[in-house]
Amino acid sequence: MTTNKTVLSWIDEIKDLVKPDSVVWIDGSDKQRDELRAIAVSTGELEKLNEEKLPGCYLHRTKQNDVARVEDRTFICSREKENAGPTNNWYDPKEMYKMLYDIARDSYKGKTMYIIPFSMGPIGSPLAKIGIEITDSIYVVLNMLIMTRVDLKVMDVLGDSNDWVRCFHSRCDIDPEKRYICQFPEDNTIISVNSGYGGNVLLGKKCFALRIASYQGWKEGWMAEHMLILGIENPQGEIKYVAAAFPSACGKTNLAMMIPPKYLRDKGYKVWTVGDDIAWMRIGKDGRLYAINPENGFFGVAPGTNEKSNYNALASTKKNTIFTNVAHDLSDNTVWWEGLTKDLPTNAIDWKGNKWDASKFNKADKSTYAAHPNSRFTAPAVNCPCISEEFNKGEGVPISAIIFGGRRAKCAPLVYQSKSWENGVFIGSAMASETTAAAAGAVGVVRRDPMAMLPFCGYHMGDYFAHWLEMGKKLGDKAPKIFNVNWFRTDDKGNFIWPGFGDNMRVINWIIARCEGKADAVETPIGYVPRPEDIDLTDLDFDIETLKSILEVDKDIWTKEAQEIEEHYKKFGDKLPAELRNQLETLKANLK
Ligand code: GTP
Ligand code: SPV
Ligand code: MN
Repeated sequence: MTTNKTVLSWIDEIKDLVKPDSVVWIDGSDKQRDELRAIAVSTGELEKLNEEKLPGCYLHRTKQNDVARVEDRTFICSREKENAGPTNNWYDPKEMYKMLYDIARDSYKGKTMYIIPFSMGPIGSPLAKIGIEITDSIYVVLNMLIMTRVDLKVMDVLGDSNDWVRCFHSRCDIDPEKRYICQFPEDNTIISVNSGYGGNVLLGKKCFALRIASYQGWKEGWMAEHMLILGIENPQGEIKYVAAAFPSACGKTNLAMMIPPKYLRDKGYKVWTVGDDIAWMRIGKDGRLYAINPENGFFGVAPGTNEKSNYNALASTKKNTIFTNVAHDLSDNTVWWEGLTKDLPTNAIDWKGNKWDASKFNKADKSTYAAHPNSRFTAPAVNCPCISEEFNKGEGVPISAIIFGGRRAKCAPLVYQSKSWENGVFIGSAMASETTAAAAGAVGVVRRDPMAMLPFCGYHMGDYFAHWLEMGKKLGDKAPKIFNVNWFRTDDKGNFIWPGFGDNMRVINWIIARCEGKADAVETPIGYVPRPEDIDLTDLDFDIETLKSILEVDKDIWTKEAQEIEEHYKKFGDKLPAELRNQLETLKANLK
């Protein structure tokens, strides 16, 4: 397959450790994929779904203790503890290697070792990077075939180079007490043991494309971000691209594939998806910031996805898709999750594998749900009706605006614009959001999640902020404008006030108009906020007074917010860039 000595010696090392019965290279062919699907069905690892309604689609259930990322068991094993920073778990790399090797020793006995050569980004693109994942799980292989570009050609592109990421996964006993997701940034190495769930084991995704890549980006002068990439085409046929960072399960996939309101579609507005989760961005020859989506598919949240909320995501799941921890509708051998249809299935198996009792369903009690709240679909990007023509091109798309956002019941207005790049970095660094089911632990707790990267930054977050500021200096007046959005303001009863989803296009249009210098705004202590009449409410049953209420910047709430940001900043000590400290002081002064 390859004569690259660094690759061959690493494979030998892992093989000697785990002692597989056999070794199989994954070549990316349909033939091999079909054989693996058949094996997984024969062992029960996958269930084949209705071939007429969902061709090439399969259902998988993970262990009940293994349904989300595990942030408390995720480590950045940099040589110096200081380099992991205050927001990451750290462990000494030498000791961690030893512990992980002890856990994984002999763990492939009686099993096959799969070797997956993959590219993050179009193969051969100057912005792409290469990885090799070793796994004992066919589920991982089949997901990687969707989420990354798997091809033996990758080994030709790599040649003799040592610039590739070592990704080693072993299911071991799926023992939550021995579960570790470890990144070794200085060694380009990832090791994941005792899990079989998505983000913990599809190592090209969060582990490589964010934790390792963010470190590489810092060293090499580019950025790896937890961002969707979206193209908005106006009636004149011009396309503007925006990138948006929201924490997990806060609306990236939805925004990336939204369908504009009818009156805008009638005018000729269109939306093109470049990416729904991760962006790699570099400064191009013309001095602007260019982004690629390093992934090849969508690992999307299933609950809440339906024809109306996200038609394009649902359409993406109609063939060659793997569903994880959703409900199995036995009436026609398809899948179901909360929010897919109004009618509840009467003959279904829940995500735990038990017969589901629809009569016991209680919206307020997640333990009665048929699908796990973090159940997911793994769908090929090519299936997406609005996939951008630029998706498979390696040069990337020029970014006009960067948008931060999160779930804030109160506080953050629907949208506001930063006063400068530095002010935008401040807004990103101070972002907070209510936690979701995407990670194990409590849900609905407000936490600071800078740039939506808290669980994904592979180095000291103070250095990360400094890197953002540095990129801004290099970009100068060609830097994207920075905004913040909040679709999640609630009323006294806890209902979302803003309709969201496709109607978010109304906000995106204001953002683009601001980038073009064509829209008005008022200056507030936190930044530029649209006047209510600046957001187009055509055809929407939403009164201007309500809009006014969610655009409001409440000085008392923001004074408290500024105090919390001050607390949050203490963590970073000397590593907090002085510019950000100044930004906080300016905010406090503005609020007086
Ligand atoms: P990850 O894949 O975990 O990174 O999540 P994501 O950021 O891609 O989130 P996604 O788009 O899958 O949305 C997560 C949840 O938020 C789903 O239940 C959506 O229905 C809901 N959601 C998305 N957009 C909106 C919105 O504009 N308004 C409201 N109220 N809910 C939304
Ligand atoms: C997220 O949690 O942000 C995801 C899902 O996109 S996972 O791949 O599990 O990280
Ligand atoms: Mn994500």
